[in-house]
Amino acid sequence: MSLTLHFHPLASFCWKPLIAFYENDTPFTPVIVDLGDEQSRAAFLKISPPGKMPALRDDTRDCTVLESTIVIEYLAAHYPGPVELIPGDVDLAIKVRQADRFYDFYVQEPMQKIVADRLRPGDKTDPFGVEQARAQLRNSYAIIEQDMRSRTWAMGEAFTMADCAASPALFYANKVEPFGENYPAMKRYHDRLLARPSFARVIEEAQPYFHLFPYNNG
Ligand SMILES: N[C@@H](CCC(=O)N[C@@H](CS)C(=O)NCC(=O)O)C(=O)O
Repeated sequence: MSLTLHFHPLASFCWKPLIAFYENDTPFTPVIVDLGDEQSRAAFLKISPPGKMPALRDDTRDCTVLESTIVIEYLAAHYPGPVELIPGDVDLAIKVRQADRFYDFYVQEPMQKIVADRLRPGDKTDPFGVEQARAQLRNSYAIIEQDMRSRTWAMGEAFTMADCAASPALFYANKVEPFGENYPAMKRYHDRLLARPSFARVIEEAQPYFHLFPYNNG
C-alpha cells in the first residue's frame, strides 16, 4: 500500500488525518509510534525529525508529509474522495484553513498546555500558564458558540478539514475545561461530531489507550 500513517491512537493531532482517511475510505497502512520505546522512537525520528506526529509516508510519490493540516491538504490534493475536505471554492477554502488554524492554535494548544502540566514533576508545574490556557479555552468556546448557532459543521453545511480539526480539539478540551451549560450550540456541534462515523471510529480505536490520558478522573 502506498500510504503509511505514523501516529498514536491517543494523540489529538493524529486524529485529524485519521478522520480524513475514514471520511473518504482512503486505504492506508497504520503504524503506531511508541515514543517511549527506543526502537520505535528512533525509526520515527528518521521520518519526522522534529519528533512530532502524525507523519505520512507516500511511497508511490516518494515523499513524506509532516503536520496534521498538511497531511489533510496532501490527501485532498493527491487522493481526493467524495468528501471534499478542502473546498474547491477558493474563498471557502481560505475560511476552512482559517478555522483549522483556530482549532489548532486556540483550542488544541491551550488544551495540550493543561494536559502537559499534569504530567510535569510536582515542583515544575506552571499554575499561571494553566490559568491563562483555561481563559483562552473559555474565550474560544464563546467564539465557537456564536458561530455554531447558525451552522451544522464548522464552516457551514459541508463537513471539511475544519471539522477534522475541531473533533479532537473539542473532545479533549471538554475533558480538561468542561463545557458546562453555557455553550449549548457548541455542545450540540460536539455531539454531531461524536456521532459522525469517521470520528466515532477514531474514538473507538483509542479506547484501549484512554487509561493513559491524565484527565480521566477529573
Ligand atoms: N503542529 C503539529 C503538532 C503535532 C503534535 O504536537 N503532536 C503531538 C501528539 S498530539 C506529538 O507528536 N507529541 C510528541 C512529543 O511532543 O514528544 C501538527 O499539527 O501535526
